Amino acid sequence: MLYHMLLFLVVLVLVEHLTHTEATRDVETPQNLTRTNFEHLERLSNRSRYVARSCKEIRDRYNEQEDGLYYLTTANGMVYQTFCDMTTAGGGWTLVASVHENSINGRCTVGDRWSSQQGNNLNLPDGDGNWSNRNTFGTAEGATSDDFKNPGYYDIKAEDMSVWHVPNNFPLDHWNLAAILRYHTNNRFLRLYGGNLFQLFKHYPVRYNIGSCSNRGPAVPIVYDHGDRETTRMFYGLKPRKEFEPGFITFRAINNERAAMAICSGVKPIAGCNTEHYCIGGGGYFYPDQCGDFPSFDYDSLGMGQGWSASKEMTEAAVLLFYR
Ligand SMILES: *[C@@H]1O[C@H](CO)[C@@H](O)[C@H](O)[C@H]1NC(C)=O
Ligand SMILES: *[C@@H]1O[C@H](CO)[C@@H](O)[C@H](O)[C@H]1NC(C)=O
Ligand SMILES: *[C@@H]1O[C@H](CO)[C@@H](O)[C@H](O)[C@H]1NC(C)=O
Ligand SMILES: [Ca+2]
Ligand SMILES: [Ca+2]
Repeated sequence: MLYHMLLFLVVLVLVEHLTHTEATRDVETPQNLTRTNFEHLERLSNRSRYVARSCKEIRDRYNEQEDGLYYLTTANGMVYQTFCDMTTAGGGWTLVASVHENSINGRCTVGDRWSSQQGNNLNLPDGDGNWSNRNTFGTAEGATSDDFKNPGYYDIKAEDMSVWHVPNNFPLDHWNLAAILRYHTNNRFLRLYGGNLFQLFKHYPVRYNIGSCSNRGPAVPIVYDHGDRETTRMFYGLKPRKEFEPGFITFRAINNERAAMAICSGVKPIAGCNTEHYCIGGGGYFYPDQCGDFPSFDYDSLGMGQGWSASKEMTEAAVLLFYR
């Protein structure tokens, strides 16, 4: 009994101490916080006056050079908010989408919006795919915690792309620093394909049984902003490393089993066609056990970077897609 009373007292004293220090910390700052926050918020809120269709236009017309959220307007007048990277290689990059794997063991289950949420289904070869429609989902601030797609994906006419791999659930103001890999293209390849991924995937449909492995879409050279060819190679499994060449972004890869994937991030398939272990997104039908937003990144040793499986870093990072 005495022991229990003593214990209770100790806990009481500890709790007192904790709440006291918490309290003093809270009391010292709020005025200052409130004041600086208000000015800051007013400045951010003032951005809603900008009229622009892309982050590049905001940079060019309003000389904004700060990364963050801005308002954009589509050709039809739809207003939406997204993240602008105003610093990388001159800035003006619009975040249009993110591909996030919420359940690597879930094979085309809930959350697999960039492949199929309707199960692995031979009767849905493209699953009415989100790679080539005007459906939108998610939020910019949530882009590392779930899939994101905004109207810029189909509305913006761009020339180049940038890609960030950001660890899941990281908050927006730390994306740039936290990213394990960042790169961009600089040869204006999107001009050849209608100016965005919506148009590019019209040329190269992401659907089951569209052709053999050799019928893949373009492989575009990249410039690294964080990481390099060697770190890119190491993010994927030992065996895929022999089948791709790092330093590229590739569109609409096809594997041995005739499933189409949307993007091979950082690499170009050159042999073997086992692209389900290192390319993301896809249609509605894969060989059993491959279907998913990160199709078969977990094949033989989840997150170990051994065998065919991608590293933990890669498997647990969202892929953010930007246009400029
Ligand atoms: C508010 O914080 C800034 C630095 O963060 C400091 O320079 C300033 O003196 C503070 N103002 C008040 C009223 O505490
Ligand atoms: C926001 O815009 C208003 C009206 O143009 C202006 O008076 C105000 O100074 C702006 N606020 C900030 C923090 O820039
Ligand atoms: C496309 O996204 C929508 C919205 O999240 C989702 O309901 C639908 O299932 C997705 N399409 C596929 C094929 O997963
Ligand atoms: Ca999944
Ligand atoms: Ca997903």
